[in-house]
Amino acid sequence: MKLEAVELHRVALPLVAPFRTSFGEITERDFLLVRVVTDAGEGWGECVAFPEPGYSEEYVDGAHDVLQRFLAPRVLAATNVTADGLRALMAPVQGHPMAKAALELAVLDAELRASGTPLGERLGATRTAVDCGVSVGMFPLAELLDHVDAYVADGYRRVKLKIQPGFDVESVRAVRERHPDVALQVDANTAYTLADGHVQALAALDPFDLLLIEQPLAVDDLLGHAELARRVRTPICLDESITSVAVAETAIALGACTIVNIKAGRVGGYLEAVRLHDLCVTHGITVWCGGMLETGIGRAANVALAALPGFTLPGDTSASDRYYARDVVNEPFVLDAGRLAVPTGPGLGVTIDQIRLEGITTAVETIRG
Ligand code: OSB
Ligand code: MG
Repeated sequence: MKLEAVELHRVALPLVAPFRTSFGEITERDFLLVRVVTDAGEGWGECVAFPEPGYSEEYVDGAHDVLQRFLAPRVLAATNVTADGLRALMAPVQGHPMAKAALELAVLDAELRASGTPLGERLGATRTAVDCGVSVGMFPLAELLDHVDAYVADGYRRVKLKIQPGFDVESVRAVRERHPDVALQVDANTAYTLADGHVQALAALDPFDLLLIEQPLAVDDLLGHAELARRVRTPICLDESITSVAVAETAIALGACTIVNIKAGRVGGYLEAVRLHDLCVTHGITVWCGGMLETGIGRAANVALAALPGFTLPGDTSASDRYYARDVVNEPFVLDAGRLAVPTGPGLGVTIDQIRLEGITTAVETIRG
């Protein structure tokens, strides 16, 4: 395939409710969508970076800049581009996994649309629908309980609560008392340390029968997570720390986690995400599919990924209406008995709602070879 142009679409989409985590509050998604124009047709990808470098060091203006100045020119200069060859082509640019993942997804989509192959099939999906959980941001307790009640009533198969020091045991206890049987887990987004009060707060979650504690400690603290795993009963799951297959091998060898949240954006693409899945399956590590408040574009890809056999826990792959009043695709994801159907059309299997996209686009930049 020869790339003729890479378009960077900047889009602003308000969330139906603010999403508060230990690293900040998000009320509107400032997205970067990537469209590639090739001699075999077009393809779309979504960059999951946020406006601020709070979840990881990437941020949307930085992703835009590295795509425009370094990644797109490299890929546009290549005589033959394949999704399989893209990682090597982009490797001279260090870091920026979310920017790379967005371009990879656009190339994959173009390639698969041209060959009539669904992304799920390309990645190795073995299911036609995936079990869905929901990640609930931090709210004052009464409001939090109302949100959880509504999500449980919607049929979500697992609830994830965001926690931070001072907002942990009480909220988990309250949700657990109200929903004794719901599958429940927590995500700290690196907010804890191995300091005394912190370890005690995390150990105090033990009685609530949580599936996992996600990323309690700092990104680079693999030994700390291994230590914490010996001091609490709840299984440790890593998100931010797992930036590649190689890091995952180290984390597993150290006993830093028994569960991994897989996000393609964090590891530089869906093909690396599949390799991460394979590594975890080989080592008996449970995996589930994370989310970054994606639009229908990234969501389509996440749902395809989550249909691989190793994804045995419900993902943060919630329905479109949990995030946005109106998505950018013509086929919003709708929950059916706690599950989302894996798209079956070629490529991502969703189509862009052009009118909606135009209404929320703030800027478009085109880079040509
Ligand atoms: O840590 O998993 C996370 C959202 C934004 C950034 C990081 C995280 C999250 C979520 C929500 O927990 C996932 C989703 O529903 O898309
Ligand atoms: Mg997380």
